[in-house]
Amino acid sequence: MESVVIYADYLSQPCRAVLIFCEIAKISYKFHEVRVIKKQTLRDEYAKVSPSRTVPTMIHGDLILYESHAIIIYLIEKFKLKDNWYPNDIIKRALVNNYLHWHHMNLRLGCGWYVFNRWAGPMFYGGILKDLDVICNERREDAFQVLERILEKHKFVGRTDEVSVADIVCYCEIVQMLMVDIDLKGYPQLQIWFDGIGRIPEVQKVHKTFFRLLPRLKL
Ligand SMILES: N[C@@H](CCC(=O)N[C@@H](CS)C(=O)NCC(=O)O)C(=O)O
Repeated sequence: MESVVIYADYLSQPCRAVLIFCEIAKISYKFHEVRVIKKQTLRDEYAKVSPSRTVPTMIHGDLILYESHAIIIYLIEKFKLKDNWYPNDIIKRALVNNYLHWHHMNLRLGCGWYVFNRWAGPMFYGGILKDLDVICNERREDAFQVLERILEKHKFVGRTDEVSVADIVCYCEIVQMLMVDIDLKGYPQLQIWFDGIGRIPEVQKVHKTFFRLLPRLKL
């Protein structure tokens, strides 16, 4: 069988989530680094690989996927990972899917877009977009409140009894707030959950580069 090929950047949240599942699946995969901050995603040659010109993008045989959640679910199903990651039970799966759809326009907008605007805004937009900054701040606070309410009743953000893909993608977004010194004060359950997910060995392995570079990434 062909190797899985991943185009990714260790400083990108959805990329780290995909790489964590490559580690959990224990597959040998080919890693191609594509640096967002160096505008390597915008290169014409990259458009031949990734229709959306974004990272992560995965190629496996003839299959090309350019959305992290789709890639992760493919890896879980293709390599038959343990049921907890993306449960077969229809209700549990619905709960995990609910989180995965919510994630993009809520937690990701509040964290990922906030950091991107501040970090790469000057280069990509000619400056930090003030309106976007305000929207992201509001969206992140709302998202943290949603997660806190969930975690007051459930152990995991997908409202499952066991850790799932929802926890991994959620962690990868929140961890980048360390770049802007926004902590989880006021969200005690979220803090406990965050520390627990951060102890998963595959999560630690994939975040090594991020934590090594963190002192230089502070905004
Ligand atoms: N919804 C996509 C988002 C992917 C995404 O936004 N990737 C960013 C890096 S974190 C990117 O490639 N940005 C480069 C660009 O838009 O030019 C996913 O979950 O995979």
